[in-house]
Parts: sequence; structure tokens; C-alpha cells
Amino acid sequence: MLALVCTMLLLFTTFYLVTPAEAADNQVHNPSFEDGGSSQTATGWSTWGPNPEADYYQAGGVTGGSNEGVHWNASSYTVYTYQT
Ligand SMILES: [Ca+2]
Repeated sequence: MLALVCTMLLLFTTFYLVTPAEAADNQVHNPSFEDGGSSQTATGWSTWGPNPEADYYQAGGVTGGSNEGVHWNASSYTVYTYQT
């Protein structure tokens, strides 16, 4: 019985204390690439690497909404998209 009570208390604590705090701490700007910018770089995002042309954003809803961030090129590439 004590184990059940402890488990219920842990679940309650995890749900009510950890989940809201994590949501409030999301500091990613433009996480779903909905804010404009140039066709090459969405607002708030930066590109680094030897193949920056492989990083772009376009119409599409894979990340939700109407625009999506993409890493793609017809040949092999290395590119990073990041925020600071
Ligand atoms: Ca989106």
C-alpha cells in the first residue's frame, strides 16, 4: 500500500510540477518556422556549415502550421541550424 501511495505521489508531483515548468521554459524562438525571413533563413534561426544551401525553409506543415524548416540537398551535405 505504501508503494502505491508513493507511486501516486510521484506521478502527481511529476505531472503538476515538472510538466508546466518545462512548457514555461521553452525559449526557442520561432520553433515551428512560422515567422518569415528570407527563403534561406527563417527568423530567429542561423545556419552554419560547409553547405548552407542545404538549410532552408519552405511552405509545408511537417512542423505544424504553414511553413517548415528543411535540411536537404541532392548531394551529400553538412549543415547545422541553430539558435543562440
Ligand atoms: Ca511550421
